[in-house]
Amino acid sequence: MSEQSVKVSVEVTDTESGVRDVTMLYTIDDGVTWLEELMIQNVGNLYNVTIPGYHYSTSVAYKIVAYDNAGNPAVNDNAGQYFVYHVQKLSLVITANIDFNPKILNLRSIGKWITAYIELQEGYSVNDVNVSSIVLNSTISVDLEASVWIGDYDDDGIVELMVTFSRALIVEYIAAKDVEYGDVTLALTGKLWNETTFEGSYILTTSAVAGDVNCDGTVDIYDIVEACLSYGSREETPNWNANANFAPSWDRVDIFDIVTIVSQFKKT
Ligand SMILES: [Ca+2]
Ligand SMILES: [Ca+2]
Ligand SMILES: [Ca+2]
Repeated sequence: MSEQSVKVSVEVTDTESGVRDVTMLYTIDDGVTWLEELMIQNVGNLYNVTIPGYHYSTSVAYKIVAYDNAGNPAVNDNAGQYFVYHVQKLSLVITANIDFNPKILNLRSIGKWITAYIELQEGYSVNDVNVSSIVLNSTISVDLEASVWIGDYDDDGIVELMVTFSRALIVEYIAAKDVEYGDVTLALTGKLWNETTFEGSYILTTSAVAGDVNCDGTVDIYDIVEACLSYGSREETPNWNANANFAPSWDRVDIFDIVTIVSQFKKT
């Protein structure tokens, strides 16, 4: 990927006899040998040449020699320092498909984690991901204390990586944006061990209304129904729903959460 050619343009003028030709001389071995390329006149006084691509970290130095129609040479070698560039490693960015669990977030409720599911574009494997490089919105890192899993959990034939973020940090980040109710786009980026970057985003529906379990902006019978579906659950049991956890004890959904939701009935 580093072998990208480089285009150089210069403006050459000669007020007396006019420009005859412009040549670029360049070296990739510190001036031991110089290669020549005739520059092509583009528009007006602009002359172009393309230097072929060289391998990563190659140092290319060049100077430009122009002759006027009277045969007088003019050299621009940057006052003897030449013009130098180094061939850079191009960083490759690939696409990741991101899913979240839970898919909605009530900013007033309490829970420990939000799980992100990461699928990489075809041709790349989540086994190559450097998990500690993953960040949400450039600020929230993966909780490395929590487990990391790899598997095809949605059965679509593409293996995904599951990582965990602190729910409180995500709530804090979104609350700082003054969101009352609405969609927040979270950008997820990370790197493979070979430095390839992947990026993707997820739109999380949020609510800042206490008691709004389903995050639709109001507290009504549907929120009570939702909360009842997770009644008695604790963090990590299959029917646990942190979005229904509005009251102590903070590790379970119980009657105190239901009472809190009911007390907020019809609030928006
Ligand atoms: Ca999958
Ligand atoms: Ca609701
Ligand atoms: Ca509770």
